[in-house]
Amino acid sequence: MNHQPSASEASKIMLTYRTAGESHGKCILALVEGFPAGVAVDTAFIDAQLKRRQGGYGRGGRMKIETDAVEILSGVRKGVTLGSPICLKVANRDCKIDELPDVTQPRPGHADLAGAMKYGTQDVRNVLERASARETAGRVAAGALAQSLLRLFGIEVVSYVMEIGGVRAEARLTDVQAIRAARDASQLYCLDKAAEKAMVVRIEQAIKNGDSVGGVFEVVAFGVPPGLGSCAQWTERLDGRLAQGLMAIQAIKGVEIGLGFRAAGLPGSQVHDEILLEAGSFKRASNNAGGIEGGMSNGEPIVARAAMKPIPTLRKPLRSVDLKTKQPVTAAVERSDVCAVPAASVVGEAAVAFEIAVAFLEKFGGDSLAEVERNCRSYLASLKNI
Ligand code: EPS
Repeated sequence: MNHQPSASEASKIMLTYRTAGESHGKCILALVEGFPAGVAVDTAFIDAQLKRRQGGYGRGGRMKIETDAVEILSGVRKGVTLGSPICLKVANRDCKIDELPDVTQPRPGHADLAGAMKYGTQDVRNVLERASARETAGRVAAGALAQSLLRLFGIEVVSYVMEIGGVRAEARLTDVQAIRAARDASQLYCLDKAAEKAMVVRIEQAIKNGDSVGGVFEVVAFGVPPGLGSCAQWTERLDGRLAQGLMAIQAIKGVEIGLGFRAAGLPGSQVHDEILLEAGSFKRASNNAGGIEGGMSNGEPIVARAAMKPIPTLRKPLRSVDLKTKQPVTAAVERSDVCAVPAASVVGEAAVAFEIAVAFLEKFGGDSLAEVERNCRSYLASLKNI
């Protein structure tokens, strides 16, 4: 049964965003609502994140056409947010959607066939235009805007690639600046130089074989105060919300928090993070929980990982059926990427940042930055009494 929100529920001021736009339409838009007034928007940072989303070894021809940059259409004056809806636009250079040919040979693994059945069409162009990961440019813009707010409170969200085509990275750094420096020096956004070399070889093999590869990225949020999210209602649990944000990224098939699936096979004594008191503050001996217990942040870094399947468009295509002729065919070969795990890691960073900003404003919310700061400061001071 559909839940009809009451007027007061519908008007509840919470941070949200939605996107619009097709891959070869005019633009991708993100509409951010519930963002407080008084936050200086770091447009250069949004553009830098959009550029990183376009990068990473293994990307296809489209990224040579586009130079993604944000245009702020509303909600900002003189570089500072007004408290009104913020509309972010990323223009498409390749924007001749009406002139593009029909596609009738659905690709296994893509939205093509499920979407054709859902929307009642034999032309999967009508589906793939919106299903395309081009839409994630909007998510990255919204997530980077959220980061402008989080940074003012010492919350830093950073992501990097952990695995590509079965090659795993080992190096893990604990300092956010060191992570960013190592990641930004890597063409695969990976912290482990040796693994990166082997990953490049896997991607080259896939290019040669007309194949594609997937992988895993990790997102860490440092400086998140305890108590974001809630144990009171399942919809409010922070881990559930982060999981949805990550799982809803195109091609993501698995999400883990902290030890994740590995925790299932270990005894409790090796999983749970012992509680210590250091200089009057609670600390943990380890962070296997990935910074979340009972659906709430516990003050430790939040650690989430997502697994991306290989890109469905293959130059050596798999078997399919033509939707018009009903004859067996090989799947359509659209221009595509061979590996987009580095790009997905940028989207993952944005998705986690946005969900943390939502939970942050839920707890400390106010109409202006000054109000949020007051609320946050008084809560943090109150923790000393626990
Ligand atoms: C993408 C844009 C797309 C693809 C890719 C991601 O551009 P085009 O379809 O014009 O080549 O490169 O999309 C997919 C992998 C997909 O399956 O749709 C982007 O901007 O990220």
